[in-house]
Amino acid sequence: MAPKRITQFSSLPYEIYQHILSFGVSDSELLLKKNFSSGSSEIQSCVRYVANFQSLNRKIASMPEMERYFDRFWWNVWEIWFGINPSLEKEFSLLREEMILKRELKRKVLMAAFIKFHIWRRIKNLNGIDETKVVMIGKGGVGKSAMTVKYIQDFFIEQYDPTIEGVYRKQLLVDGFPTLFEVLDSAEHEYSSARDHHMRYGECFVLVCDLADINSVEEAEPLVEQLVRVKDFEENSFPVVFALNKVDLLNETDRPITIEKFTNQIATLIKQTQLTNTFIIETSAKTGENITRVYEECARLKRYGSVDNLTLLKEVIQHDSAFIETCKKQRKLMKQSKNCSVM
Ligand SMILES: Nc1nc2c(ncn2[C@@H]2O[C@H](COP(=O)(O)OP(=O)(O)O)[C@@H](O)[C@H]2O)c(=O)[nH]1
Ligand SMILES: [Mg+2]
Repeated sequence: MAPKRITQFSSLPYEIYQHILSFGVSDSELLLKKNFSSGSSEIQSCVRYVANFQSLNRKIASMPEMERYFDRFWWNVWEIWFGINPSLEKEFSLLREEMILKRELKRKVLMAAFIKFHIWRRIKNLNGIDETKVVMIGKGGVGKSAMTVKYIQDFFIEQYDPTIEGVYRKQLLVDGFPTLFEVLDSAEHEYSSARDHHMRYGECFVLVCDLADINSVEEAEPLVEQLVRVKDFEENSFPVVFALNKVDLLNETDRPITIEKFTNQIATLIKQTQLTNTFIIETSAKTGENITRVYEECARLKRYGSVDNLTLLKEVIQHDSAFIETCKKQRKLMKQSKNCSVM
């Protein structure tokens, strides 16, 4: 059985997932022509982003003005920003009519998010480097130092030195955004006040558990409780990535069963502590499996996770309206100057 993941992503109905993918793939040529770098990982990140919008569907279904907005607006965005490939024109207008006729709101929302993703990302990109402070937490021996060093230096530490502590920096492109990670690898401390200090400093947390130790999640519990206490957020929306480490120690048959067991335990812990911005993933500092992904997910949770979808959507609408106006003006100017040069 496949391991359960507690992400909004996993509850996205498969046919919608597929629809977005096929949309992304069949139009990748079109995107490329417009100087978009395209590739499967990019499409994956689009899908992930779109998935974040799924809860929106229910909220906006009761808002007629939003519905009307989707009937027209995003198609205009599409036409202006991407242009319509003449060979696709007929297909495109059919698709549009069908969607509006059938009032397929969900599809429209997903599609809107897909288009929005490209536009929004470009704009955000101009804002320079995103800095993310990550703190590694977990009981001694679970692999915090090994994971950090694997990520920063691509090297696996065999020996165990529980006293090692340090801050490391590394830059990475996450979904096209330059992101600077500052990773604090914390050691065991006699006093929990030192941990308080680390927790206050961090923006994102990687809580490491050891898949080879059945008590690992239980032992992580007080750490999560301390984190919730120290951060003292109204809503526990600070990003927490749960890393189920040492997956290399499991054999093929045990692997899915053990991962699922740990995932369920963590799900309970998340529920208990009311964390709202989490991701769970199996890792190995030894083989490097999913190590980079852990930090990427930190950046993603920080960027998208804590924003209320509806607020974000409204922001986007405002922003895009202005953007479309500028595009129209530019087009007009270009047309005028073309006409002038012909004369
Ligand atoms: N097989 C295996 N061993 C690991 C992995 N990660 C860490 N270790 C080992 O576990 C021990 C403790 O790791 P360390 O990173 O120092 O733990 P920390 O106390 O959480 O910082 C070391 O001997 C590491 O070599 C892993 O993914 N797989
Ligand atoms: Mg350590």
